[in-house]
Amino acid sequence: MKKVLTGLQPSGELTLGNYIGAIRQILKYQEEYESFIFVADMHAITVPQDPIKLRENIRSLLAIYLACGVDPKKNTIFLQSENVYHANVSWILECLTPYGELGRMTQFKDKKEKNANFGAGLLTYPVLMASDILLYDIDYVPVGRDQKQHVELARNIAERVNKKYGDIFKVPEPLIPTEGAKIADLVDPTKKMSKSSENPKGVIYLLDDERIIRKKIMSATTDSETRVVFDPENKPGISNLINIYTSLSNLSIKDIEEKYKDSNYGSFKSDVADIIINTLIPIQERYYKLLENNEIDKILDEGLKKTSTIAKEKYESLKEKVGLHR
Ligand code: ATP
Ligand code: LTN
Repeated sequence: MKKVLTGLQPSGELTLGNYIGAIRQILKYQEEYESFIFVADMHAITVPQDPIKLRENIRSLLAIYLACGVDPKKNTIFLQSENVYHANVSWILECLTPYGELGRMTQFKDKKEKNANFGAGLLTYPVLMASDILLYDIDYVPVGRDQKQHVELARNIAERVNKKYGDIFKVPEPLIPTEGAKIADLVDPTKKMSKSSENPKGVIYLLDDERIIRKKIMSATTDSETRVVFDPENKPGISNLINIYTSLSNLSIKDIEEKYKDSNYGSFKSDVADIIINTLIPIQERYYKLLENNEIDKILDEGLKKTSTIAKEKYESLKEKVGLHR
């Protein structure tokens, strides 16, 4: 079975956009591939973090993914910082990666502008990401467009090391999801719904309560017409709500247009709110339960046991080839 690996950054509250665009993809992968999912907590500290908040974010992220349907029986789930081989391998790979190659990474160039006095980890972070992937002989790495360059780097590193020291690493491929609508901001539907958005009114967070969800949807920006018609260019607000509706139901865009052809925006919006609420409330119930019991710890313990065995073997063979032994 082909292997897939997903790294999740524990940064902030997830949105309906993340659920529709990313989490649901993972739910598909768990049916098709041997799947590894880990929290990239060591990546998170490349920018300043409050330790208490970081710890909370790690738990919360795991609880959300599990609550959304990530099945611990079908996925190997672990915490990056607990598996020491990621950093060990990363060090060796850093020494084999040209400095200039890292300086050219688009995300590094962006982030260094935003973080005065940034640490060296911000530059070397893609090598740690390469280690995350190469340790497990991964076939596919599902990533958004912003991370594609980092997967290409992991490929380059793997090819270079294989050429120099013999076949050690599998060369991974990025898996860019083709389908899946981009969900837009509710206040400014020409923008993407984003967890770092400045205006929370435009964003449905997965942990928003029923009243807030309804309020945000009922006041979502639309247009001066009354027709529920999918036309992203001229009617971005209504088209976005149709996109959310079709993503969370089994109705197609055509079905939705037909269903609401005689309705006004108010009743359409109210149904969109219902659908979101019916999707998110059961997720929230599972989420709060997971935070209360020790299931997450058991899952992480098991994930650590499995991944450290695999990773140790890869690390030992790399070390040996490089000459790091007695
Ligand atoms: P940030 O505000 O920190 O950039 P974000 O909420 O925009 O975060 P990302 O971390 O960039 O989200 O993306 C995480 C995953 O969620 C990616 O796979 C991305 O494609 C998906 N995603 C994010 N926002 C949306 C959205 N509005 N619609 C569909 N998919 C989305
Ligand atoms: N850099 C990624 C998170 C990440 C990752 C990985 C993703 C770290 N290691 C390995 C895939 C494979 C991000 O910021 N989303």
